[in-house]
Amino acid sequence: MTKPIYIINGPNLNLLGTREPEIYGHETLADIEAMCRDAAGERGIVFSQHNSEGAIIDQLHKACGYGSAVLINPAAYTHTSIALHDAVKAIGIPVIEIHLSQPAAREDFRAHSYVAMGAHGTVSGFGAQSYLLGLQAALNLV
Ligand code: CA2
Repeated sequence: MTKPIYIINGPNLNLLGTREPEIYGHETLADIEAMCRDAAGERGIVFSQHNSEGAIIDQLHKACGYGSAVLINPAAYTHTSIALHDAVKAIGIPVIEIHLSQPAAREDFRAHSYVAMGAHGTVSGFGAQSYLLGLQAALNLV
């Protein structure tokens, strides 16, 4: 049985397309989901968004049993969460970190990622295209 790719989105990403389009683009999260669903084809995706850290970790644990790889945009938890770092390292399937913007080119507090240390790779700075590039990488890995 082919397992789907889990695409996990962190806090505030439900607001995409409504504010700060100059940073995050005009696409809504629903637009991004539709683009990814299309691109994943028969492999399929499980797409979710969570505003709390624990809910993201629960979803990573589910991906461990039911998914073949994970794309994760951890949003602000990227820069703060050792718990996410531990979960990403623990699950034993490839994890690709995604960002719409290029955090390294923004405020200093965005320069460090706790998630990158456990991830297979990172795609950032390409807006909604970051998800498609990351998905292509994940499909090539699995
Ligand atoms: O560039 C990214 O994808 C980020 O993960 C987005 C996070 C930010 O904390 C990271 O440093 C980089 C912020 C997500 C907040 O999303 C919003 C969307 C619309 C309006 C306001 C916030």
